[in-house]
Amino acid sequence: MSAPVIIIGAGGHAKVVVDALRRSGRDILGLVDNDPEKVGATVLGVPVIGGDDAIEKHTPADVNLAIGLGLVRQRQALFSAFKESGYAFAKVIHPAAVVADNARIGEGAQIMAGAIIQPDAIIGDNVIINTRASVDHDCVIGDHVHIAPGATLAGGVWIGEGSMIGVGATLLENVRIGDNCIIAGGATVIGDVPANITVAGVPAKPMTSKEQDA
Ligand code: JB3
Repeated sequence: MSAPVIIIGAGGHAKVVVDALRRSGRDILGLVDNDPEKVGATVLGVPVIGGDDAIEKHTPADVNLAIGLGLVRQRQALFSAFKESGYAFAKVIHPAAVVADNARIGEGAQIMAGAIIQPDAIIGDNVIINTRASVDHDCVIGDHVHIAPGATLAGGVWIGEGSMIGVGATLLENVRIGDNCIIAGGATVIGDVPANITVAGVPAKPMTSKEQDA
């Protein structure tokens, strides 16, 4: 029997995590949220049991965790902190996702409804492949990456740790995206993107700092 799950965060992404866990037969012990006003409320019928300190009332052997937050930097920090304290993170795979038998799915990765992961893809720890995104054969997705709804990755795409691929973005075959990049929603990426860069448009080009502040 798998341990019950505590979900960190009780906002929009947490709802999707609750639904996917439930449909895949996992027990959910509760959610935790930093906002004291949310404590005592419910998300799809699951109670918010406290702030992050409520997790430590349960030993790492008794519970698994799932991150119910979308922001990459927050997810990265929470994953590292709770791993250091010995907690394990549940894989969240919605039963309506299609995942090839030999795809490798990391700890705490979340594969949402309608997502498709093709053969020989490697999905790192704490990654979100969000609603209806597709990750084709031989893609390598680094830890903590978020691939937003409807994004399309052709074969052999490589994405470095901590990058964010926006809603509906398209990445052509074999492109390499460095660590901590942002690919804006709707962008079409036709060549490699170095680390720590934001690109947007069709074809995608680096945004100036003025454009990023706008
Ligand atoms: O685009 C889609 C399909 N989903 C988006 C998702 C990926 O990211 C969604 O539309 C939102 O843009 C975003 O969802 P998220 O991260 O759930 O954001 P929000 O709805 O604002 O809820 C965040 C909740 O987490 C709030 O209730 C915060 O108080 C709480 N929170 C923030 N930091 C935290 C922490 N809770 C805990 N326990 N610990 C934290 O460090």
